[in-house]
Amino acid sequence: KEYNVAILGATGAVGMRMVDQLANSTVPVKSLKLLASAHSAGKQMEFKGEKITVEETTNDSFDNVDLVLASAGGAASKKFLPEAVKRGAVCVDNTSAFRMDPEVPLVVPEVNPEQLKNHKGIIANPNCSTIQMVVALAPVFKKYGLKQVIVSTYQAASGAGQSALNEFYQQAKDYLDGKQMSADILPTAGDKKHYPLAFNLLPQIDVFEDEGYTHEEWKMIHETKKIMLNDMNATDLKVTATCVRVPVPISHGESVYFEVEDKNASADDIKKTISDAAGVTLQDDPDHQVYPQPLNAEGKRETFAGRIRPDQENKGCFNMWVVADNLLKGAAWNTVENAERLVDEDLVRVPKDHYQG
Ligand code: A2P
Ligand code: 11C
Repeated sequence: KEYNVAILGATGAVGMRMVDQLANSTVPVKSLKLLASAHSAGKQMEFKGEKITVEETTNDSFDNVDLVLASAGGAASKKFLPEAVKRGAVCVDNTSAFRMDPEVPLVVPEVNPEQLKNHKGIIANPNCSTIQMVVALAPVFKKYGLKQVIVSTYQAASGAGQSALNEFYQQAKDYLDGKQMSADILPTAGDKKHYPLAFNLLPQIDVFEDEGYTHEEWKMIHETKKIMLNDMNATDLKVTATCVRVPVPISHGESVYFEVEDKNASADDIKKTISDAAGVTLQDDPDHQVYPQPLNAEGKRETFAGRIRPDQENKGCFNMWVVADNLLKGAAWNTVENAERLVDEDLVRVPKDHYQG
């Protein structure tokens, strides 16, 4: 069986990588449509050596499509994905549009793959910073239980899209050339003021919400709870987050402090559990200065964990450092990996009681 596939947002930082990840996946592709806005229509991109012309997205773009991979922003997903489902396409959505909808499974294949069979046409990918954290924490949760997570993120510029990444490179160049840096996008296009990221740190990702938390922090808290509490039957889990944009182009870092239920678990137990788990590689050898770094994670599909050490004053509590390519495991690869699972389990079909919006 082969599938007609469409990538919505194919020209973006994530979309371009979806094309590449799909080409290097087990998904049997009969045809591929590359969709974007009118701005990129006519542009040519390559898939498995074949040139494909990018098309402007309309509702009719999804006629005869079996599988949609989407990363064109929440507004485009809200507008087009219910139309695609109506036309019989199963959609794996990388945006935040449907993540918290109870009818939409929020899936990381290494963590809660069984949720895929509950789909009604749309499957959501969590936010990049949530994905890498739950990949590292899920095996620990399964073995030792999890009571609390306190995370501080060090997030790459590319998380805000290709134009934010370009803005960051220009700022770095201008700074080194002794010119004034300009900022029009970061910390977020959705807010009034903009600040340079180059040679700086911005403790704001997305807009501010209740009680001084940003929307990125809200996502990390609530997406983690949706996955751990609903899908993995945790009885109670406390999560809090501080999200910071750092002057790194690709790969997010996270300092994760967590408390397990089993007070007898040691740091060696946690390391062994993580090194045995799928999708996560342990890089933890302080004697030889081995630990995860964004430059080494870039271009890799897996999540890297290291610096695992016990809190010396609180039994059952640990510190850990987690790094992953935000555009691959945090986005394009998680989407394509979900698509591979849908194909393997013969789930590329829209049920009768499909998602209506
Ligand atoms: P375009 O290149 O035509 O602007 P990024 O996350 O890197 O900013 O990329 C966003 C992606 O989403 C791009 O491919 C962009 O296309 C696409 N996009 C943005 N808005 C729309 C829309 N309304 N309809 C279809 N594609 C869109
Ligand atoms: C960032 N994590 O780094 C965001 C990007 O909800 O999919 C991903 C936004 C999302 O800015």
